[in-house]
Amino acid sequence: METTLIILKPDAVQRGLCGRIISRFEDKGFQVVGCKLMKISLKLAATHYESHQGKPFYDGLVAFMTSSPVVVLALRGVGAIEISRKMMGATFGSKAEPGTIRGDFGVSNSFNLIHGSDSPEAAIRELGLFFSSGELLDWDRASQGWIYDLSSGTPE
Ligand code: IDP
Ligand code: MG
Repeated sequence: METTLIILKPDAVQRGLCGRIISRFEDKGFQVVGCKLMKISLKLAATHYESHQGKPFYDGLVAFMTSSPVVVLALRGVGAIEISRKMMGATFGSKAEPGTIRGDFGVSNSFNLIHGSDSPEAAIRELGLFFSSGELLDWDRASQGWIYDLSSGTPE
């Protein structure tokens, strides 16, 4: 099982798209193990996006991410990182394929609705930045045995 960090960016919250985006992940079979509405501080945005420091879009990105509340989610599932990135679609709304979140809900190249961790290392780092350990809940999901085949002992 992997857990990944998803951020529903300020445009998703302001446009009232959070429910529909979260529904896609629930429909797919991911388990929500963390969820909160928060305002990202300048310091947290800078740490989160430190690999983009110096790029032409960096200042605008930090201003955007700190401009209005976001919803942060911790999603759990087998292959959650790669599958959720596929569901998000390409970075630019103008390029993202129909059927993806960015492809279906937006057209902008900077207001692109959603962030998702892109590797297991990034997921661990980003979950640690946005959630304290007490905010992530290990809970038993009644539907688990119908979302995965658990007969071998590992979820298939
Ligand atoms: P990702 O979010 O698909 O992983 P990254 O390349 O890691 O894309 O970029 C992080 C974020 O920076 C993007 O989601 C987007 O909000 C913003 N961004 C990236 N490239 C550009 C750009 O060329 N113009 C404006 N914003 C950009
Ligand atoms: Mg990225």
